[in-house]
Amino acid sequence: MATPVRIGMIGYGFMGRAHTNGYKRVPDFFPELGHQPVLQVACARNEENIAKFAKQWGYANIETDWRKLIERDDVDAVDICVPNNLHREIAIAAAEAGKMILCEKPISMNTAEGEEMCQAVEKAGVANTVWYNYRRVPAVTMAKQLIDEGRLGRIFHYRANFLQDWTISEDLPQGGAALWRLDAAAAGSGVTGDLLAHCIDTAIWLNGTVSDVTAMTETFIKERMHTLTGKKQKVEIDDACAFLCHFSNGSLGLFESTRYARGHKALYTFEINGEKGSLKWDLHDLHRLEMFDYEDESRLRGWKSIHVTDHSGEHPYMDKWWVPGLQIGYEHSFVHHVADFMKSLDEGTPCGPTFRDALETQKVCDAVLASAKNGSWEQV
Ligand code: SOE
Repeated sequence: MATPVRIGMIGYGFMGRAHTNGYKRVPDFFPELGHQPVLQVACARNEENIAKFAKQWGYANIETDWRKLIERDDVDAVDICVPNNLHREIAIAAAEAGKMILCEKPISMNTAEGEEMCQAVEKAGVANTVWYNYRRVPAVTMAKQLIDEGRLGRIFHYRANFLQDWTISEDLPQGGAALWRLDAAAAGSGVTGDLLAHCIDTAIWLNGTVSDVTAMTETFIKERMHTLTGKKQKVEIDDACAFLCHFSNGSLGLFESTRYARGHKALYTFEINGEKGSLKWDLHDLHRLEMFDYEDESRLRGWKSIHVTDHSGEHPYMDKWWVPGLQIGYEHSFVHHVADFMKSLDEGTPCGPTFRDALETQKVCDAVLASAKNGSWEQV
């Protein structure tokens, strides 16, 4: 019988649902694991809302104060699914109480907070991970395997975009339940922490650390009504951000993110170019990995589109799902993350990205924001 990992979920928004779905699917699709999640307690300030969420998704208990959740003996792991400005305090308290922690991205509001969080989990020796989910889309995991096998050779370029269009209307308010991402006091930053952080996490994972950056940001809508105060307030987040960087391996990086690319909803794409080949990936077609392999016979050289759905065990995670050729989606990246976290408990190994790994992404975000402000190249 598997060891239960009793989850205490704090928050119940979009990510609360995505993570909970992950916990629910793992016992069915990864039954071989020696640790299995149990939906123990869900927590949020509004009792009616959290009771409804708990009933719908299957949590056994509710709390309305996160401190009470952390005090409970029947919670083994705390899942932090609340706005970024609350991550630090909850994570440190959870670590001090000896709980494992699964924290939503970005790890923190800034590097200083993230460093404190890393020290807390390291001192307590508790298992920890940050939900950069795109690493666990099978085609992205496969890109990592191919790069690590040396198939691209020396890397010259890495480029990534994350484009959305949902904040173009100036009537959209900032702050409060669904719109805290537009409020710098809750989010820390705009697209840099929300979207580029994903691109940076994947980039560091695939291509190693970033050494320095030069960036520009723009806030197109300067004032928005604040949902909590009812007043028009200055918008302090970045609506768009673009940056150039050097990676420590000598390659060059080019990143762009915006919420003002009319027509694009969540266009996360990356491409990596090496001496022996290139790879590219697009979230809107997430099961495909495009590859150009210069080692192919010269008359047959060209971009190939690999449908990462095979069951031979050669396509990551796919043997757990349906039959070859049938696709999975966005939500499965969270299922895979939960499965890998449980597996890491079986094996006593870290589950990346750990807090320390996610701090590296935070450092790049901070350098990007500093560069945009100062107009200078910034070391990471
Ligand atoms: C909204 O901008 C959002 O949901 C992000 O918060 C997520 O991290 C990203 O995966 C999709 O877009």
